[in-house]
Amino acid sequence: MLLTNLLHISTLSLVLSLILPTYNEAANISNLLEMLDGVLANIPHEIIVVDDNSPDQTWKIATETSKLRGCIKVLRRMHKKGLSSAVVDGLDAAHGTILAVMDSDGQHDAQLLLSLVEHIRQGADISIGSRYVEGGSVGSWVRDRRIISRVGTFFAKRLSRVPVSDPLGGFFVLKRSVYQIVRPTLHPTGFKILLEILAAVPKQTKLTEVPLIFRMRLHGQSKLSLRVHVAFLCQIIRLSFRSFVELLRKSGMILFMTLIVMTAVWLFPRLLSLRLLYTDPTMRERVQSALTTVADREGWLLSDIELRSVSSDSIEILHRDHLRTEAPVRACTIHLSSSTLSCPE
Ligand SMILES: Nc1nc2c(ncn2[C@@H]2O[C@H](COP(=O)(O)OP(=O)(O)O)[C@@H](O)[C@H]2O)c(=O)[nH]1
Ligand SMILES: [Mg+2]
Repeated sequence: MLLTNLLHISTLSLVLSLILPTYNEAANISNLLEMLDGVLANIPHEIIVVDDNSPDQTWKIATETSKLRGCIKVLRRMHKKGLSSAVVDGLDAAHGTILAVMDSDGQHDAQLLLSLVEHIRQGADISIGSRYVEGGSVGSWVRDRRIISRVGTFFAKRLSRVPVSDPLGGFFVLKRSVYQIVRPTLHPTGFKILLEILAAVPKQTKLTEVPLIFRMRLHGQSKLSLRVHVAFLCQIIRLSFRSFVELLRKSGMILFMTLIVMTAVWLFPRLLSLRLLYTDPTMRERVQSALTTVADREGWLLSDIELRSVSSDSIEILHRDHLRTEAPVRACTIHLSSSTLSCPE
């Protein structure tokens, strides 16, 4: 049934895959699926419920609903592996051209999904429900959670590769093509998969935000725990380290390229002025013999002579006394035909 449904919708260009992570949402999931039935009536879609074998059997309720509605698929994972990993497993299993993620506890307004999808249709790469743009809010959160969220958001914004107000939200829609780009670098631990995505997207990614008012939970409990906060802290440290290494790599590359260009600029005129030495073997012999003759006559060491340029009838040299005394460096010309030396004072 699901397969026929997908085959049908895959003939259309816009197919939405909505991922619903669930853990102990038995009291919420039926309402949500029913509401989504109405909201998504005009959009070809599939819904993927990813449940971590909830003790309250959320997976069972979702499976029963899926038997009535072919576009629902249930991924039941036998161990609790966390929210981000549930989202990534759902996104990996999705067939849609547009991918969406939302909470399953009713705290995200399902109607907003239409605005987010519309933004993608209008050309956005990612569109997110934001609590921190005008019109959005965190609802009735207690003061401590507000503060933690604000502090976390402050740091997370600095790790996003595109400007964003609310990188820690859980309600977002993105193009499959964007997901494919970021997928290899995703490290799905903890709760904050959106941050992981935003820290990996190309800089030119077009992101839009739609105001989201975070609703009260009507049933069940939040799974936000100390463990989740610690995972978030580790995520921030890991992503900061990654962007630091990237910066080092980039600045290292720039330094390396600058050195190469400077060396080339310094070397090129020298190679040009000595090119006869490399291209003409007879010239090499003439230069060698003239240098030896002059050095013997003047009592110079060959190692104290620096070749500056070679032409067909003369060579320009610098002579530096090997004793490194106060004697100045002299620029001289050796005439090849007569092996004579002239050094203007
Ligand atoms: N599959 C799965 N879903 C989870 C897990 N933890 C939380 N969720 C779901 O993720 C969504 C957000 O979790 P919630 O506890 O409401 O977080 P809060 O809204 O930040 O308080 C809800 O739909 C949860 O059921 C998990 O470990 N596995
Ligand atoms: Mg919630």
